Amino acid sequence: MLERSASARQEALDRRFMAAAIRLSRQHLGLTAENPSVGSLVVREVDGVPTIVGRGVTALGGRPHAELQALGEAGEGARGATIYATLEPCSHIGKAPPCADAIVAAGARRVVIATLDPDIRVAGRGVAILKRAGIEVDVGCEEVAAKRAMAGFLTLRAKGRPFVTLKLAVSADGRIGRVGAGQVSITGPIARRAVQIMRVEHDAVMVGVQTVVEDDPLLTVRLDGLAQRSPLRVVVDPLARTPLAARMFSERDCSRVLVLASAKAQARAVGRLRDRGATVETITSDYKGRFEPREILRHLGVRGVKSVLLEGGAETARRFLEAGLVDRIALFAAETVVGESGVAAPIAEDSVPPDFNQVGEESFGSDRLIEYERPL
Ligand code: AOF
Ligand code: ZN
Repeated sequence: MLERSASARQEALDRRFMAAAIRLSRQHLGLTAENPSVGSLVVREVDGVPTIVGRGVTALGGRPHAELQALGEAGEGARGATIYATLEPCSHIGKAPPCADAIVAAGARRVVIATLDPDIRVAGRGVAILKRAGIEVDVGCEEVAAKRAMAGFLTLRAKGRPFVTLKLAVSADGRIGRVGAGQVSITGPIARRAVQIMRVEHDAVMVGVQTVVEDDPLLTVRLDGLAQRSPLRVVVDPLARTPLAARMFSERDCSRVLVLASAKAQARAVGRLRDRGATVETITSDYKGRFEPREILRHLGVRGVKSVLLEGGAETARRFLEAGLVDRIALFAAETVVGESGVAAPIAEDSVPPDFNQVGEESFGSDRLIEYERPL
């Protein structure tokens, strides 16, 4: 009985530290290229109290890995300690020696892992190295939460395409805007700031060219201290119609703009967009110059984009939904009423496809954010 309560206490402690490691891992979402943003902690007893003596998150650009940094901070403190890692420590020789070997060399006693690494160079070999060295290994602690935080990496590995979040702001009468009216404020300022935080955590934001023509959005992050965290801005634009006067090009911090055009686009139009500072890439389209959503995502995946925030418009959203290529829906439900002239939302609270589960609900001022996800 006594023993069981000790192990229950240890499990609760593990969950708490792993939750902290997951929070740490979120700090570098959107900044680790094709690598996952992993969080790692080194924990040891100091005066009888489990204490964090080292922490690490995958560095900008993807390296060094989280565990190496956590071990570096802990130094000798890692001897006999417990290592928490949101992903299985790697076993392959990349730009640095494997994290699993570094953990063995540091003399850790126990390693707690949230989820195994699907990378074929690792896939269980990290655990095997640790166990062979006599280290106690526990896998599966807070696995669901860790997988959600790493959904981009896991989706790219498993499906060869980025994880897609569809963001929608829907008025009380089921509209997302008004034709020919430019940007219409559906949600309030607090919700709009929340959207910018979502941008920070994604590798790319994406819109159809019609949204650029009608709304002329910036799609950047303008929160104090986070202006450098604007993700890659992708415009789906088969005929290279993106206006050269779009605000996207005049932004001071001018994060990168990637225009995806088809072979139907005129070379002159493409050339002008390039002169304006955009990267223009050509992807396969049908005979009318239309793209398959799957082809767009495949192309972005090859570029190492692991997560995409799809921000509009209605037609683009509908096409991704129909193709079954939306993994998560972030639906802001506002109290605003747009009226008859509004553009109908592709989905609303009462028409979310049945394979999505509601995973959260939060309030931002008078707006509500309801989040839905399909099982990974
Ligand atoms: C870890 N800790 O923090 C991360 C890991 O190209 P490399 O050598 O950097 O290896 C990339 C792979 O390493 C990546 O596909 C994933 O399997 C793993 N990422 N592993 O031990 C980390 N970011
Ligand atoms: Zn590693």
